[in-house]
Amino acid sequence: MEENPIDPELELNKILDDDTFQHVNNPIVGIKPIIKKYLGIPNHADQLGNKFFFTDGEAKVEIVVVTPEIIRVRLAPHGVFLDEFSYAVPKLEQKVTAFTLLENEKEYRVSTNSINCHIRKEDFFISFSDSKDHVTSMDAVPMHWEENVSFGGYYVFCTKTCAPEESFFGLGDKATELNLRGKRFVNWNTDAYSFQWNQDPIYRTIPFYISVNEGIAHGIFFDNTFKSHFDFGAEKKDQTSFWADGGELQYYYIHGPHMMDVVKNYHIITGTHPMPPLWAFGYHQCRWSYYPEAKVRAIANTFRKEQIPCDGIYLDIDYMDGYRCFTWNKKYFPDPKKMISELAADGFKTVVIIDPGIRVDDNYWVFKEGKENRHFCRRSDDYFMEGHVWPGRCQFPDFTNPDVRTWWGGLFKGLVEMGVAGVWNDMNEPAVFGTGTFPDDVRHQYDGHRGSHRKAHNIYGMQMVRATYEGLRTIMKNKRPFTITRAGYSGVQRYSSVWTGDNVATWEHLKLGNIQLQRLSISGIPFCGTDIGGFSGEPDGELFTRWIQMGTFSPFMRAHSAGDTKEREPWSFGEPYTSINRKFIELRYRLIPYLYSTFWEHHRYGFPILRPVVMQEQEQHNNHFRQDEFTYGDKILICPVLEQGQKSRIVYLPAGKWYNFWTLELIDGGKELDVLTPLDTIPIFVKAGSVIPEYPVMQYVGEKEIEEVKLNVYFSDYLANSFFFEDYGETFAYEQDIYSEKKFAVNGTKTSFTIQQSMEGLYTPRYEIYNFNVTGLPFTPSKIIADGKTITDFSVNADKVLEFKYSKNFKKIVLTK
Ligand code: MIG
Repeated sequence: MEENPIDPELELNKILDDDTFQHVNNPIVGIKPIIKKYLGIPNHADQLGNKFFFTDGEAKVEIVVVTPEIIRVRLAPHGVFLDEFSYAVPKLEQKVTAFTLLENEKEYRVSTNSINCHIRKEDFFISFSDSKDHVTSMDAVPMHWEENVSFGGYYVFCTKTCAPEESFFGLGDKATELNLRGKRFVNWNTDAYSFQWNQDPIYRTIPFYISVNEGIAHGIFFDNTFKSHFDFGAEKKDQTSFWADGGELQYYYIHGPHMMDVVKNYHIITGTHPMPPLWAFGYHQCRWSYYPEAKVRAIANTFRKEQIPCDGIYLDIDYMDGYRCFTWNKKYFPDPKKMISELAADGFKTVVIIDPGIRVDDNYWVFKEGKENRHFCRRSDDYFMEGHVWPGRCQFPDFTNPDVRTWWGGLFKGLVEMGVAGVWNDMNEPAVFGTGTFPDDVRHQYDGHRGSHRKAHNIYGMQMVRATYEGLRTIMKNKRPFTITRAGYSGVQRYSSVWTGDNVATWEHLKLGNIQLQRLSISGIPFCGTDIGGFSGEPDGELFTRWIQMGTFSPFMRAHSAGDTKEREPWSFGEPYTSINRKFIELRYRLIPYLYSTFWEHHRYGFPILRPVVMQEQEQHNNHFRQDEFTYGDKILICPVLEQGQKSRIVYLPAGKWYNFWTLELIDGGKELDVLTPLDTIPIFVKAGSVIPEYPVMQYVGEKEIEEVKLNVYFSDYLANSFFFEDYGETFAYEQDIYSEKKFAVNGTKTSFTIQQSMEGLYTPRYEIYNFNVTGLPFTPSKIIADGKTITDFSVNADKVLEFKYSKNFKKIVLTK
């Protein structure tokens, strides 16, 4: 490895700067290393505002009341806690005023109105219970630690009981069954090309799980960026453990009682996804790689010629000059600005890939800037961290340094000026050819809380995409950036969408992708998708079409494929596949206002987009093992077809009334049914009482002015609410309340049906008319009265759907027999 000279003057500044760094507390080094030390007996309690401290004489435990449903637990083996710092939880706001500390013979008890945290005097066991004294989480042994002789600090452990019927969900992108019970996992972000079922670890670290036991859910978020481990009753049937190779034992207990509450509460501490630009909800076409320019244009033109809607087109690594980030290959792309603007005129947004590795090349401006400003990661002995990736020998920015993030963010100026609309961050686990990733001894600034790669590895990708997102946001002024990342840590949803990485074109991967997207959704990552069709390998027309069908209901919809495979666009397999693919992509576009409204609910309230069946009916234990069906938002239930040649399949419908989306038949849920699955449909059901807004099909978002919005109204004989969110779709004006949030409330009887609308927000869409399509009316109306006026112009079509039009500003419409 070449030695990199260091400017002595600069180095001096760094040393002086040292005072500004935070230092971790060094353990008091005894003569013998500490081997598995457990908390002793708590003999003391102190309170400081919303913080409570308990000690066994040496070790200290801190209990922080965060909200009425969230309590944080921390352990300091020698009584000194680390500085408050977390990339996942940017600001720990105290959102509770009412809490108490109680002491009796048996325990100390910290209580909010919703939960209690018990610290048992006999053995320092920590447990949690709800306001009805139902115990939800309990230590099986006291928190413990073991000295790490090679690196300093401790391995830290927490072991809780695991009840006989307890189920576990979450942990991000794990490639396994939805229910994690009986399994063990490790978190160490890994470039997992063609990963297999049960391969672990893969790309992301989301150390957050949800437990459901006796019908009650709670979550544990173990906020530790070191390599972390989870065991859900694998080693010992009756124990659930989590531990890490360093850092602090710090976790949040997050109460339910519903899984949805846990997810919402998790988002309160880690944040939600900002509103993406509306076009990002369209269809995206990607490939490794589309080049030269003529190829990109040919693909774009074919979409328009075939009349298959598409909004995003991607440039993979070959657009660059020798894979140097922020450069262009002038042979393939002689005038990128012209190409991008012409694509834009035809409705295509160009997204470009940017990797972290910067080629060591003194004639390359990015490398020169990074070198001059000391932005690249270094090894323990001050050598630069160098490794091989696509550009050849590379150095890597330390994205955990705020100055580096600012610099990196600024590098996108040129791309944005050329018209690039989005950025795709890949290889940010970080991936290095041959060795896999950086060696452990690489140093990171870690926002002033320095550490080695052991501490920064799992956070590296998230900080890269954060730098990317924040840079784009500054450069694009008030426009919403679009970003997509492969690696991430909890909180990455504040900066980016994700895709599940290098999957394979097999039916097994279609199944796995369906589970992974549900899992990511309930792990705090709402905007996620798979490589439709499978990245490596060759799908046939049937598999590709089934994948497009599932992708229609993935929060993020993108087809992608590796360079050594056959071309894979929606028309690549001929008929009948092309027409079916078109029909589903069109359906995607029709439902954009519904998806967008659902996304708003995520952004504002922390609801996920995809919701597994267990989230609807967690009380039923057999639902803990259902992993095919999910709802898309809370109104539409989807069950993708996941087997080759499948003619029909069993679908479970949660309790309630549902309409078959295709036949409009009304069905009672709470049971399994056998549903026909010809190639051109998948099982889709709409909850009775839903109002689903629909836009006209367009070839790309914003192609045409919207003249009217179709409201698909599904009759119910009970009160049901739906939401419809709209805004400009591309700025942050929604942060100033420039949006329109409409609430629909419907209710019906055998002889009447009422639709009411209320509105909030300062945005007014330009269309004037709603086109009502009412399904399932148990009567033929003789009269429709809208805000006191009689509507005479209505009709009932062949599907018995009642159609009429009325003003978008209506307040109340009553249909009577
Ligand atoms: O070493 O940029 O997961 O989506 O097409 C492979 C080329 C690097 C891996 C990504 C994939 C992308 C590919 N990349």
